[in-house]
Amino acid sequence: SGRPWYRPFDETTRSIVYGLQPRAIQGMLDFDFACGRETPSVAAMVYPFGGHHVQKFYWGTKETLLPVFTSMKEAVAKCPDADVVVNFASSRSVYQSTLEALEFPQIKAIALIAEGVPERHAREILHLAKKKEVIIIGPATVGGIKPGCFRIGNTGGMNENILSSKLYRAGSVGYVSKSGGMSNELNNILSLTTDGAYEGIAIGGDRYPGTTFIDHLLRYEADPNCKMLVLLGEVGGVEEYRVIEAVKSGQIKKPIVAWAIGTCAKMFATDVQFGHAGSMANSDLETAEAKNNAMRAAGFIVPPTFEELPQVLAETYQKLVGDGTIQPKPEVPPPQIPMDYNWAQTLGMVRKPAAFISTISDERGQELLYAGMPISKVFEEDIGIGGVVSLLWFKRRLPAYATKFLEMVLMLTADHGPAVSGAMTTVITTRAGKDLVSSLVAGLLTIGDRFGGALDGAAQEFTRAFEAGLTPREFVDSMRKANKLIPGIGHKVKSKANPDKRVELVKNYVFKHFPSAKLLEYALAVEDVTSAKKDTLILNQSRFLSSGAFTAEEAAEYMKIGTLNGLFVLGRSIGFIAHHLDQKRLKQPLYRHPADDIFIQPFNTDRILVQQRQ
Ligand code: Q5B
Repeated sequence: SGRPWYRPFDETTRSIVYGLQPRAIQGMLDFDFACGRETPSVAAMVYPFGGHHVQKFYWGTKETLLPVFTSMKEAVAKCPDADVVVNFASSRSVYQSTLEALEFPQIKAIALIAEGVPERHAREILHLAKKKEVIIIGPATVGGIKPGCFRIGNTGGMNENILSSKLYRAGSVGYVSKSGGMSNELNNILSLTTDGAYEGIAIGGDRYPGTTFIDHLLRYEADPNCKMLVLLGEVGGVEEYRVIEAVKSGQIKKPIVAWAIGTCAKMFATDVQFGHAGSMANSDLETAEAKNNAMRAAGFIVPPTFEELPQVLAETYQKLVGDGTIQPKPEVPPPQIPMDYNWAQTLGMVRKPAAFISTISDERGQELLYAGMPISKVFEEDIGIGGVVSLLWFKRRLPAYATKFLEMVLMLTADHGPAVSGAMTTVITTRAGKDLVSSLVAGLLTIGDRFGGALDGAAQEFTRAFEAGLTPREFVDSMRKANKLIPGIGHKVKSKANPDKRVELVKNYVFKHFPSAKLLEYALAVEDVTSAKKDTLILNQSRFLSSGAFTAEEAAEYMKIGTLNGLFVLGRSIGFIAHHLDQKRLKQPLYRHPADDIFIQPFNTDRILVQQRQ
């Protein structure tokens, strides 16, 4: 990479992310954008499942594509400029994937995010990485950050945090800590008390971190751009003592501010295990208090309490400014990191008109709602399919007589044998080898003015005539004059002498239960007129919208938008599906209609040929 050993990350660092972590990657790319990087710090992802593909991310306000490879080998070969691996593999697969990454000399640093990595695995990784001179950060860490250059995964928190802690540009302070949360705290404190972080690494909370405080502090010591060191240690382990040795031996000469967290442990009567696996004192030496005392004695700048840490940081920084070690640079405002629309919406910062409006159901909450009624209530109150249709079609609960009527219609229209247009079409489609949906919709497409789809038209015409005060005779004559068939009148096979039992059942129900049956009475009077002409010109349906459950305006609207035909479509779908299943079960072959059943007009071939020659 051409970078000096002490500076593994700079503004050209490129990484390979192991695992599908779109949020973390977007965070890294947003950070890059805020830093003014020219190329994204993530070159590719590795994910062994699902095959090669690309994933889309934002680069500022624009979008960019990142490749997903199925093996580290391929990712490394395709991205020769990537020398860092951010490994999001779980504790189960982190060992294997890290060993794989270590096979490639191109990789110089690996961050292991997983928690709960078996200590044996961590030590083996550490051993191998040392041999290969690869920096391991973690396990059990958020990673680290090089302000203005490179961010490992989610380090530094949300974009607002990155901006407010000024991590989009380099400061002068190199720090090490164990935890990502405390790193965030430090980023904030440093931005308020100094010119900010130069680099920060969270080594992770396990007992065997890949690299420890001393490894990174020695890098900072060697890096001329890092002017001041901070060590945020904690109770447990002896890593702070290795830094003490380095300070004592003169290996570390830069001013070092330090604090070991966990001084409150002495307030407990028994030993305390803090949040990290390694944060427990196994001897007096490992207590936070002992470490703070030892660091103070070795010449570290250790505040009397953690609360006073900002003050000593500010004093140390000011001293370095005073003696010319640090020359504060003028602040440049960072580019605005565009906020994700969803987040901005959650914060109530943006609004946009919805492309769709829906007023009947809602599945966003804990429970599915039908017109506001929770699905559990639908069953508690046993509202039946009629109740569900009333909620979803009419957006309210209709009275019981109306919901029962709806159910009756669905049951009565469910099927009328295989010979009717729709069923026959379904059967033929099924026998042509088509699937259920194709066969069903083929049948449904026959529903219209002549077959099954006359309900709304009938309701409209009868209501219009009734409200205009036309006598049944005047109505029939007016329709004849207009050359229009009366919708809802007539049947192919049923007649006065062979009445449609379905219509009989519906009529009886309406007269018994509907508060108003005036329109039905009117329709029956029309039937008297038409059937006098021809026996088959009978009423083939009932009048639902005039039952009294709807206002006149509602009824007019429902007729206009096809609600009543919907009842036939819904009911008859049961039958069409049944015919499809029946034919499939019977393994019926392709149907071809017998030619002798079709009259084909003979052509005058000679005449056509003569016309062609002319
Ligand atoms: N004439 C249903 O026709 C049918 C007249 C009429 C005044 C009328 C016809 C019609 C309106 C639409 C309608 C629903 C096509 C039907 C259904 C579901 C089904 C089906 C099943 C199931 C029947 C003979 C003479 C002619 C015509 C006159 C006929 N209809 N006059 N108003 N409505 N109705 N559809 O039998 O003077 O001789 O020229 O379109 O309501 O689809 O089971 O099969 O559940 O699946 O072929 O029940 O009525 O009668 O055309 O020979 O007419 O009566 O003008 O007069 P037909 P045609 P003229 S239920």
